[in-house]
Amino acid sequence: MKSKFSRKSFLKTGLFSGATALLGSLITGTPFSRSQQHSNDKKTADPPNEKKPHGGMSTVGLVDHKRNGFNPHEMLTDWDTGEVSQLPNGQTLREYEFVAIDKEIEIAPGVFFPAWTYNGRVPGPTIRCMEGDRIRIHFINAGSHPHTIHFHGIHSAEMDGVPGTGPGMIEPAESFTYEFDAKPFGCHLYHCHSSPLKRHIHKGLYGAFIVDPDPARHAEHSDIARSRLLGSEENESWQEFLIVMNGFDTNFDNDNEIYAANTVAFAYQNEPIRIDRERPVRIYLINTTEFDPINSFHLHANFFDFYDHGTTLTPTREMIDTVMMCQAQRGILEFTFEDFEPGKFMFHAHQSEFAELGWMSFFDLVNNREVSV
Ligand SMILES: [Cu+2]
Repeated sequence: MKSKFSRKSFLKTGLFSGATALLGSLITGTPFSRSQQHSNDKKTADPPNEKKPHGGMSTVGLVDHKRNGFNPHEMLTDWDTGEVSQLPNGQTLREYEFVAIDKEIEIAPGVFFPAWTYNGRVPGPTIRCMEGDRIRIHFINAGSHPHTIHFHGIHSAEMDGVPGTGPGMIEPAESFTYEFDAKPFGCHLYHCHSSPLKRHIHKGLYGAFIVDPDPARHAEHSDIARSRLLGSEENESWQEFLIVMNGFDTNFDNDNEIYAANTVAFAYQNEPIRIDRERPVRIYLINTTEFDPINSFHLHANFFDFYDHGTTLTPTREMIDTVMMCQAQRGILEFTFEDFEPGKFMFHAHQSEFAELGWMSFFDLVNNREVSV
């Protein structure tokens, strides 16, 4: 039930002091303070732009992932399976704690964005579970505005996380526990549903909610289901990545100035994602871009199969190299580079403007079964 959380429980997590400190820095400091600019200058050891891939279309300098407290490379695979226990009926229970925190993040070198976050990161934690698991999310609003968590999936009205039903908006310093069974299987998302909606989402309150199929429920495609089930032997042969396509309106003109895959502009161009050419690739792709009605994903030199919303075990589209997505659309991409020579292969938004403003990436194809992200 909706309740006031105690400051003591907050201090235990250490998040309250962090949030307060960050809030303080937002009030007292300017996002583009001289010291931050200076510290970035020190890191501009990159080659001149003309030596960079794609004709200098990139940023100069590096984002301080440590300061952000999250790294786009780790986000590719940091599935959060929650705190696991069993309910009396034998059902798996996965518990999470989500805290809404106002936090300034660096989205491109020297470009700071006053984000609203779940647990201090954008996107928020990647929930990964199996179809039929019970999901329990203890939500604490330590932010400065009313927020919710709205899950895409099947659940009761009470748990929908929208104003006007159930607990509605969770006010600052309030908490609520969302609980439901994870279904249907697929590649889903969650996001804040407070109004104005596009502002609350675009500020950073979103994340992935991946529900793996339960092989026992899909006898006709149980091998495929097992290949998607995290922890199964079949799943281990796959290289799986989460990519959330997002954008940032840095000057509040209702238009995005920075675009990215997993928040940091050009993160996977400056440091390509290494993949083993012998193992198939599966991408959980989600579009959370606000202000622009669509975003897209284009893979160079290859084609992929696509599973719309991830809710089927056979492809809904085969042999495509570009997929277009409206806001909140998502899907699973599967492809292999098995017959390719090692090398760098681009992937990016096929809206050229988005690519030039940050949503441009590379896979680095290597001969190495031990490759890790
Ligand atoms: Cu919100």
